[in-house]
Parts: sequence; C-alpha cells; structure tokens
Amino acid sequence: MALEGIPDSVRVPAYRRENHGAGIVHLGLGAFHKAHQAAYTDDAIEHSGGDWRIVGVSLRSEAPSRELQPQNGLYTVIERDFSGSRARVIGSIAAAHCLKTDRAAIEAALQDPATRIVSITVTEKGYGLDRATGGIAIDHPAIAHDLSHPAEPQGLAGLLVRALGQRRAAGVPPFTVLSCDNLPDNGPVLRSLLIDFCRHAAPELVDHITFDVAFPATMVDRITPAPTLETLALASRMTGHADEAAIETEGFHQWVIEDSFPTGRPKWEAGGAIFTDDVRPYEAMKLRMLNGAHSMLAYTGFAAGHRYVRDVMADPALSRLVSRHLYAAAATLRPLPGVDFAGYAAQLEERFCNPHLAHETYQIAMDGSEKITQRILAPAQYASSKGQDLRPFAFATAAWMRHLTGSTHDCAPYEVRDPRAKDLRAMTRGQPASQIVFALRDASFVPTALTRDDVFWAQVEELLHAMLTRPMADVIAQEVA
Ligand code: CS2
Repeated sequence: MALEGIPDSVRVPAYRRENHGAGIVHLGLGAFHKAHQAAYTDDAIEHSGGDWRIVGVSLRSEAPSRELQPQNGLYTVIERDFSGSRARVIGSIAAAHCLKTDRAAIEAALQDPATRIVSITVTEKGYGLDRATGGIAIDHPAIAHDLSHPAEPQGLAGLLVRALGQRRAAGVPPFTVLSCDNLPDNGPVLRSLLIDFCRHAAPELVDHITFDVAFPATMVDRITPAPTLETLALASRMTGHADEAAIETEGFHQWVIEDSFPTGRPKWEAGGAIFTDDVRPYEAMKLRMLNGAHSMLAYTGFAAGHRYVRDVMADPALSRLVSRHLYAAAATLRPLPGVDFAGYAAQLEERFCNPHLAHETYQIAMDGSEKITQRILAPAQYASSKGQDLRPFAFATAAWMRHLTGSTHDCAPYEVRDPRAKDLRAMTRGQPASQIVFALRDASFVPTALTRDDVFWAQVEELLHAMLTRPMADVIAQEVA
C-alpha cells in the first residue's frame, strides 16, 4: 500500500502525513475504529491541520499491527451502499502496535506530552465493569491480572491508570479519555470504573481522576462488518495496490460527542461530528433502536438460518418484527429536539437492507450478556414502568436465551461466543424454558425493577418454549400473524 499510483477515483489524504505529528493514542485498533474515528480524524487533519495523527494499539491481537506496519499505517476504507462502492485511503494512523510485542513503544506514547487524547474501542466486554455496582468486576481476567501486576497491565483500566499516574508524577497534564464503545454514558461509566480500580490499586490517584481528567461521553455509529478476503480483493481492484488492512463499511456514519477536551481536540466537525452538552438521549436512541433491533434480528435471524442482516430484511415476516421492535424501542425514549424517531427508524431499516454489506447475524449475536442490558432489558424496564407493550422486548430476550443453548433446531452445534459462555450454556443447554428463565431473570445484568415484572417473564417463557420446541420460522410466522 502506498499513495503513488492510486487512481483518481480513490480519495487520498490531501495533506502531507509527515508534517502532522501524533496527538492521539487509540486503544482497540479494530475495523470499527478504522472505519469511524480514524476517518473523522483524517477529515479533521485535512480540513484544519494539527498534530492529531493516531498511534493505534491493539491490546490482544497481533493482526492489526502486522497488517498496518508494513503499509506505513495506510489502508483503504470501502464505503458500500445502494449508490455503489467508493474507496478512500486513510492517512491518520501514524503507527500501529500490539501490547504483547510493543509495550515500551505504547507506554512511551501514553506518557508523551504530545498525546492529548486516548480514545477507546475495546467493545463492551473490554471494560471489566460490574453492572450491579458500576465498579470493577474483580473476576474479569484483565482486571484481576492488572490488580496483581500493576507494572505490566494487559487491560484498559490497568493501562490507563498506570499512564495517568506516570504523567502526574512527571508533571505532564492528563490526556482526555474518550470512550467510543456502545455503552450508555460511556465517559462517566469509564471514569467510575477507573476510580474504583484506583481504590484497589492506587488510592493516591482517586482525586486526580475524579477532578482533573476529562471523560467526554460519545455516541458512535457506523455499521462495519468484519473484513473478509473479498474485502481485500475488492480494495486491491479499486486502488491498484495490495492492501492487507482494508475494511468495508456503509456510507452512513454518525458521531455525537460531549465537548469536554481541556487539552484540545481535532476539528472532527469537518467529518460531520456533532458536539453537544448531553449525549445521553442520542446514545439511548442508538442503543435501543439500532443496537436493540440488531440484537433481536441477530438471534432470531441466526436461528432462522439467515446468515446476513440483509437476508433477515429480505424475509418479510422477520422484517416486520424489526419494524415492530424499532417502534417499541422508540416509545421508550425521551423526545430529542430535531430528531424524528420514525424517520430514524426508516433510515435504520434502509441501512439494514444494504445489499452490499455482508454483516453476519452470528457476529452481532456475540457477547450478548454484555449487550442485552442496555439494548433490550433497560427499554423493557421503562416499558414495564409505563404500562407499554412488552412483547417485542420479551421476544428479543427469548431469542437471546434460545441462542445460548448453542444448538440449532436441527441439533447442529455452534459456538456461543460470550465472556460468560460456559456458565450461560450450562444454565440453558437441555433445560426447559421455565428453568432457563428462572436461572437468568435474577442475573446481575437484569435491571432490578424488571426482575419483579412477572408478566414480562411469563411472556419470555412462553416465547422461549415455542423457540425451543419449534423451528424459529414458525415462531416468527405466528408472532406476526
Ligand atoms: C452491532 C454493532 O455487533 C453489534 O453488536 O450491533 O456493532 C453495530 O453494527 C454498530 O454499533 C453500528 O454503529
């Protein structure tokens, strides 16, 4: 991958990369970061300059740095939607490291006064959050490791706390911590998590993190499937270069950010980012409508034999369930000035139908125990408190539980990918619906008020019984009849 010889049809950075230093360390160098924050940062540098390039860090996998390093950080983003495919080469990544192999370089970047922002996409399970307390989950592997090995952290909390402590000791102002994961109130949640981590590991930093470090909240959105060999082949056809790090994504992108950056930030508005005082209503809308419908259609669609989201949307009965879910989720939201939820729902349905995105239901079905609370159970609890229709949420919850059994209606086994997979499979495999609901309704990720709603759990049990005893297609057909 190089910028020479790229056809005019492909957009390339209109700035000299070497003239712009790094100002951001990003933790979680996956496809989503490459499609989202790195593209916004590319726009910002192109538009307004600045030393804002990104040092990308992967905490576990060696693949991202192995792919990006030989390409000098360059890679292709292919945007695909109804209007066709467009390729763009992103120049904002200055370096790519893996914590396993490049710890010294990563620590140096985190301590560098030039680093003013540390942004994060480590997915929900990367935080080590105890949902019931808002503090650290002591049994989370990275949290447990980092508490006992503070000088060699492997996880998010350990790395951030160590770096913030070292900066403070050296008299370097703290960086701004920018969570870009699909968690409600992601900035404040991460701040509370780090404060709790410090109480155990570094009590002298509690006040510093409480009062001196900014944790702006964000809502991030861009549907980005895991890249495949076809993605790489398409990138090479479009750019004329081999590209091991290419990704594909949709044309749509959205970023709503709380404007709290004491040490400055790139001009992300150039890429369309919206700055606001209160991200929460946007986050709730996105998590409950987009991600909630995504989870529902992933569990249901996977069980019905649909590999991709676009196949789900081509199934008339299932796509009606998607509409029903979006409508019910919208009813749990506070009005958001300037946003029409019906229009947002229609736009989501169109995005889910994108014929060029191969977004696997199995991918979205991953890590359900980390997603189900904010996507399905929190809106269900709201609907329950207002006497609203609970059925769509009960349906989604039952479909998730059905997924946890790890076996299709035809008894084909599949892997349940979830940090709690072992326990969840043990609770569900071979059990009747009543037993599964009994075991899961009091789990730590179920909002307390919802655990008491017998009507909701009776609906979940009835639907789960149907899903365990009949083909999913029949259950869906009956549900929309
Ligand atoms: C998806 C999200 O995999 C999932 O759980 O729901 O990754 C979704 O595609 C993004 O949040 C879209 O912005």
